[in-house]
Amino acid sequence: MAPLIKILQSGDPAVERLMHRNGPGLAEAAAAVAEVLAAVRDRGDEAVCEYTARFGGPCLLPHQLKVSAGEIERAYGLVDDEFLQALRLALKNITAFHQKQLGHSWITAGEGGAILGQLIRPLRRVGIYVPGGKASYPSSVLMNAVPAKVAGVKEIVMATPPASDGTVSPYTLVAAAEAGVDEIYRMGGAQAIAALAYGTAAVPRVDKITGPGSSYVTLAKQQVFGLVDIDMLAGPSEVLIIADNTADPAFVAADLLAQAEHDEMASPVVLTPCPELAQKVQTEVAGQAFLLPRKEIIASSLENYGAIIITNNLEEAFDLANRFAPEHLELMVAEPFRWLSRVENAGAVFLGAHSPEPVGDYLAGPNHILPTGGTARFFSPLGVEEFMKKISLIAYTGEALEQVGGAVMRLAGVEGLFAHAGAVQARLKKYGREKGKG
Ligand code: HSO
Ligand code: ZN
Repeated sequence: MAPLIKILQSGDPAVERLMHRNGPGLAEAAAAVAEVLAAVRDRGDEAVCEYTARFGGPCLLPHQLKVSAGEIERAYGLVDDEFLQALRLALKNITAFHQKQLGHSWITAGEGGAILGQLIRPLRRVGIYVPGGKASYPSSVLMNAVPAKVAGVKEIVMATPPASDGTVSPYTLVAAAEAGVDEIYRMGGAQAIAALAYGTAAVPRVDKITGPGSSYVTLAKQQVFGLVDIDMLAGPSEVLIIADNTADPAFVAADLLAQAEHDEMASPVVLTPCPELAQKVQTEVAGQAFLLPRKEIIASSLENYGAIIITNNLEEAFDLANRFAPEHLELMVAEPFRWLSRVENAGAVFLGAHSPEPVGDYLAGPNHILPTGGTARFFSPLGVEEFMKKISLIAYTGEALEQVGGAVMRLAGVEGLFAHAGAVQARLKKYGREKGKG
């Protein structure tokens, strides 16, 4: 199949179809996922191992789920120095960026000597999910683990599916060790999410599960939400590029292909008011794709979810982009910063010709775990705040309570909760007596 990206006009009904790209297949798999979750909840590690083998993975025994310290040590011997240096550069940049996100506890004085405040505390134990199997994503290890580490999470547990021989990529293991992951379990899919959420004999349960995965993983996260927290419901990766006549068609095409090679469902889209650019990008895409090893995947992605959309002007392009709410938004226009005020919905924005999306995937510093499928309307990138929670503080004085006691009792009365009113009244009586004496 020759990799081809279609050109559409902005009014075309096919553009609307691209807008509604969320979660194909999710509903059908929900029942299968529920079954896996119940099995792991009831039968623990035995079910984790059983489902791992059933879905094409290795036959593991429960005590083999956890990756040993010796294995991690051996992994260091299997990776090259150039990788390690690149990884450490990424770790440094990602840590520095996320340190800027750290929030602080605060305390403030209210009326009548009352004290109000908010404590911020890290979650105690979190589970990070990193896709694996045939592929290896050390970058996703860093993007999950660094914000947790910066937040002060004490125990970071990683789950990643093993290859069919039971091994985990040494690149993934080294990334985990460098990022300070405390425990690694070779398990993937819904059974991994179940083990993290319910806990088993081999895998103690966590407070929150983060990270992208297959649609089974995503559904499983959705189903365990409430028992544990989750970050977001992530789907296939997307890029939306807004380009004008100053954009280099070779760059635009290269960035579309970088997205398309992720998987058949990835969504690579360009919005441009410039028909000549559209033609040139189309030609470039075909030429560049031809040389790429993943050109089959690319061809499917382009055909299913790819398009170059010609808009009436740049304003219309930004309106469409906000409706699309892309995971990645690239602005390859003259003076991109001038257009930033128009951006309402996007996971991450890449400005100008020299900010290709892959620099953000690996080491610019911001997180690459981003909302997809239009959920950038309400989800944010994974960050430090996701690994922390807030605790409110209230310390009233007798004087402060006296000032508002009547209001509290009136509101309690309306709700028919007279013991609530009584709790206030008991203090006010005593405070009044003591004040009278003094
Ligand atoms: N673009 C992906 C992240 C990634 N790319 C990992 C390469 N490795 C989702 O933001
Ligand atoms: Zn990527």
